[in-house]
Amino acid sequence: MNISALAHQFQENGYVGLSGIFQDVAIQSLIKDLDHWLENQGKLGKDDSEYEQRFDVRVDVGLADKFESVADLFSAQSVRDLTEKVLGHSWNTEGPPLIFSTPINGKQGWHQDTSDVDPGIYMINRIIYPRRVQPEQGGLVVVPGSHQKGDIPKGGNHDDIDGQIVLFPEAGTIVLMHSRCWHRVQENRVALPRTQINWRARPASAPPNLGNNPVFRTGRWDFAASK
Ligand SMILES: O=C(O)CCC(=O)C(=O)O
Repeated sequence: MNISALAHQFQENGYVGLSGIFQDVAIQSLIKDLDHWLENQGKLGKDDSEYEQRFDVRVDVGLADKFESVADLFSAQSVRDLTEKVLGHSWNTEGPPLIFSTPINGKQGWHQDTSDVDPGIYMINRIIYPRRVQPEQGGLVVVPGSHQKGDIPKGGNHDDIDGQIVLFPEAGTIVLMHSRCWHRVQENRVALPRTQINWRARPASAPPNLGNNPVFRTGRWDFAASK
């Protein structure tokens, strides 16, 4: 694995995927933790229908900070090396590791996770997909290079954008994605929840809580103020 080449892909495209680095037993342990969470539905916060309706988003979010499986996976040397190569020597995790579980009919409209246009003020999503994302569960749609193209253009929450590509990560893939990369999640059309773990990170020079202010094609949101 060539960490420099992967980091270069990230800088060019705004995302990069890496497969085959985790032991199967570690991924099975994550699946067990996630299945337990799904049975007990420990989702965070209450549904916010204004947010969901305006941006055509429906996803259940939970805390994964007590999962030993998650701490193990993110402490893998290759994950740490790639994170450092992308963010620079001095970086911090951003918030706790989170579970994102997209139920049947769930989805996420086009957005950028942070709103600042300063190239130094961003974070990265570090997303581990424990199971292969099946086409009927909805792909992750990204526009390569869009993290350098400013704010996402206004338009429909799920309308196509020129240059978009759809990713269906394999089981055990980790995707690093720049918070300014334009992306959306297609609708999950089947009963099997589409579940992933995201432990964000940021350069130490960027302030925390940047994720409170995402930018959608249909407007902006402030999670701190719920508006
Ligand atoms: O679920 C995915 O594939 C990625 C979702 C994402 O990046 C996000 O929640 O902003």
